Amino acid sequence: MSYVDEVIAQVVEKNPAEPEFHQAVKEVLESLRPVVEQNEELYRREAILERIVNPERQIKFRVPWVDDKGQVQVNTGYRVQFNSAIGPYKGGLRLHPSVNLGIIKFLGFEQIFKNSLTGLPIGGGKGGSDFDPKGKSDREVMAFCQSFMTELYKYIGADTDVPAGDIGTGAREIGYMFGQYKRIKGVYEGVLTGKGLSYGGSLARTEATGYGLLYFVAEMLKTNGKDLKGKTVAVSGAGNVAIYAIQKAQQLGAKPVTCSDSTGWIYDPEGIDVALLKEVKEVKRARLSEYAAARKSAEYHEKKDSNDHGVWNIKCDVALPCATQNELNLDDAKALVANGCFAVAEGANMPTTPDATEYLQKNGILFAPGKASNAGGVATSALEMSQNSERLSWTFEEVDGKLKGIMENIFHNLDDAAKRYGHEGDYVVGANIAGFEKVVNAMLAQGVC
Ligand code: NDP
Ligand code: 2IT
Repeated sequence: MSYVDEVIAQVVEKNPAEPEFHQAVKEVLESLRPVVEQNEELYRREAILERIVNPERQIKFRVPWVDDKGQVQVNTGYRVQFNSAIGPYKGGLRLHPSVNLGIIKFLGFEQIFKNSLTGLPIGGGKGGSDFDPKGKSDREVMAFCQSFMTELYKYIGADTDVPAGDIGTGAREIGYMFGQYKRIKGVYEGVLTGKGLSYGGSLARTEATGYGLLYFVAEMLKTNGKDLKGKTVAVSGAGNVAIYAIQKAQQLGAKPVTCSDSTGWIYDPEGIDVALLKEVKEVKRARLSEYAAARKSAEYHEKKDSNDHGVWNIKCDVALPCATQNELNLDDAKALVANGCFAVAEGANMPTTPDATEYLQKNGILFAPGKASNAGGVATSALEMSQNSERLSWTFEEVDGKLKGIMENIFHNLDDAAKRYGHEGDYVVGANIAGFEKVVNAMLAQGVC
């Protein structure tokens, strides 16, 4: 059995009931085959693959809090500190009822390579809880966040591990967590990113993942002789990533016509009204049906079941999945190809199933994997860390300009890596190899640790 296959088998055996983690490990290790074959003796002796698939540390803890009725609720908190070869652990906190250890491990594993691709000194980590902020009062969210941080603070710090937002964790949650960290530790430091602008946040961090996705897409299209002007874009999700992806797509001359949330989706052939979408999702925290109620051109479709990914049936040139993992399956991929879509770029983490990815690539679709195309969020988090360290704030234009440069660099690095190993145009292989190379060099230099 090859070294790659041996390690994949070990991961499946030793981490039962973690299908998303298996999926992420398989995708990465499969595409590293050419690199591993060239260095097999060294990697085996140094147990590089065994080390890279085993988190340095995983923390699981109880999060008790009191709801508005006086009832004590108990959630489970997680932080997986996956790999610190190139910098302090860095990665978001997901608050969603579907969170379990396997989900956090898949996200933490992906984060190692994503963070490496940014070219900035950040290691890989991820955390979160099965707490659902939806339908909770601000006081309940604060009670949860304070309890969560009362345990998490022991393991994080500006030079050790710097969490941030992800699904369900936005500016409100980061604010409550930062306040609690400061109160317990008595230290004012950049321990979280995605902070509010009045207490150490960076301009453009809110926009960064969505904007970065579009900067990446623009560069990928340009290299392939295409552009975004006048193109129809299908987007899923209606959260942080989706909203700013839609906004930047419009600024670049494209027309995004869809978005979705966990209960339904919108088709707006005249183009999504971003101001209205922000009002519904960011201010009112309401359902997308309210968007349709306020806009004549929009159709609202109730989601039939969890497999109903209606947005991918809308005719588009470019598709941007920006909601959650495995939200674009083989049937969706077939519908996109049949409708003439020519590029798919992942704003979410692992939104495309492996068979859908394969189908898209085999049919000549330009496919951008999330660990490259959504890296703008964490890259800008690293820029927030830099600003906190030097106790200065940069202008929006400065941060946005750096973000654009970082995304263009990421594209060319993975394009080059794919070419070096004879996989021209396969950006999945390119991203995994380019992300892996830097981490492995650092691991080898640091000895057995
Ligand atoms: P948000 O919580 O802001 O938005 C998530 C959106 O996706 C919401 O519209 C939500 O619907 C929808 N959604 C979430 N889970 C499901 C589900 N199980 N089924 C259907 N719809 C769902 O999160 P973000 O926009 O921050 O994150 C979206 C994706 O992007 C995630 O995969 C995340 O890991 C990834 N990502 C985020 C980054 C960031 O900086 N925030 C950086 C890089 C990647 P509803 O409104 O009903 O909750
Ligand atoms: O998946 C991701 O890259 C994020 N949720 C952002 C992480 C960060 O530290 O900004």
